[in-house]
Amino acid sequence: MTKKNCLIAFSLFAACTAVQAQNPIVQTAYTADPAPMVWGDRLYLYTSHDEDGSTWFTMNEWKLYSTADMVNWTEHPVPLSYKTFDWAGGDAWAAQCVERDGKFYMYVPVTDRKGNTVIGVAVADSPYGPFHDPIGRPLVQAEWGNIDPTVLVDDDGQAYLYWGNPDCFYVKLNENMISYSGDIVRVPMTEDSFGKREGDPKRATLYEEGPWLYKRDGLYYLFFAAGPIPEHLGYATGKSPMGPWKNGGMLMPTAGRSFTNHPGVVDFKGNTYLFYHNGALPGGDGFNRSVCVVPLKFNADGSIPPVEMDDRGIVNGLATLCPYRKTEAETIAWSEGMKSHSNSQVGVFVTAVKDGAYIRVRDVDFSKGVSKFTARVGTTHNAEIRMEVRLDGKDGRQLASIRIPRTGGSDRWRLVEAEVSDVQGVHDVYFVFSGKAPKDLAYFDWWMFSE
Ligand code: FUB
Repeated sequence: MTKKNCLIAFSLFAACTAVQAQNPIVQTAYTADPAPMVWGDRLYLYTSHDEDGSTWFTMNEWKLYSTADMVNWTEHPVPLSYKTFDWAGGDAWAAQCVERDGKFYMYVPVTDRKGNTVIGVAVADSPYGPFHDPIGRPLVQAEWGNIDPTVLVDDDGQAYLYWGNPDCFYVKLNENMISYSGDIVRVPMTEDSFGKREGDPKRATLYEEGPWLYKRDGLYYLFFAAGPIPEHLGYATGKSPMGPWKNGGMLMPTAGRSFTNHPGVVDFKGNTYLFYHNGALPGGDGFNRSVCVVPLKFNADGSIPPVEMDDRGIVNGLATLCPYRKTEAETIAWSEGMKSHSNSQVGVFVTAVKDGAYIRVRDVDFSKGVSKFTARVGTTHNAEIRMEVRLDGKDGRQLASIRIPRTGGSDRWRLVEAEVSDVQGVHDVYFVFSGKAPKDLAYFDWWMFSE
């Protein structure tokens, strides 16, 4: 198939595919506080991580996902834990990673061993980490409420760090990105900048937390989580990264079973996206949150039409996925009944936790045909556990049905193969697990097709 024919097939396929949920974009764990970063041709999404079944902000580490197409998301090993900071006692809350001169800096709020909220910085040579603490102490240790750092490196090279709840602060970072110069500035909390809040002497404006700095066409944006609780999202604009800020009004109304929200805005492949979180996964609530994404549009004057939370997410992917090289099982457009884990043998892998669990991978381009399917799998059960490979639906055409070999543990794996034929064009691929077992039917590391 020529590239042009393939593009036509892909467009037809995209038009014919029924719109299915794509939000939340991670279903294998609870994620919150999205912090997108574009580097090269991928979008990296750093998130905080609500431990399953949390009844408070029980958060010990940050997670990392990436995508090339905005519909298939790959989970990567945990890039950073609060334990990396010798002086930290916990609370791995809303972080942001930025790149400068080939180094990656993660700005994180944590609670120190004395119980103060402080901001740390960690550095790595790759977006995947490993991140380490270059200064051995907090970067910012000011008044109370040092949470939710956001950083913008402006076009002139000056970097700005904003953060804070209930007030918003900023400071100018030095070129080394791990120190700052000048005083910490408290942003004037005025009605003109952030809108008026009634009845709370500590908070005169709608600003609550979760600032996110962004620049577009010479205009600076300060997105933020706005109160009172349950939060909505708001934004303010300014002609300088130091303000003054002018309230832009409602960005995203309160919805979605979480009393917090958190904006993350980024440009990727010609589009702008707003990441946020809610409690939309099964079991979800204010302490078991999930990251979602919607496209963001701008008016000619730079203002932003409000956007609603939307479980459709990104409907059309930006690229197809090549099936002729290994794809990690944790590359997922949508899944149900799957959880992600990692170990030292294989890194991140996924487990089917119930009969009928499945993974959907979108927009797989089979233009070179197929002859064989290979996957790395295992189970601890003697019972018959199967993985079916299907096209375009969990009940769609079956390409293969593979009995998962009993390997005895997720540290022991086997390759399985099946002959497959007669597939052309662009399809969604489904991996559907079946069998009777008390828990954790099977584990799955990677898959590929041969031409
Ligand atoms: O995730 C913990 C805290 O909840 C964040 O730091 C806030 O922005 C809110 O999302």
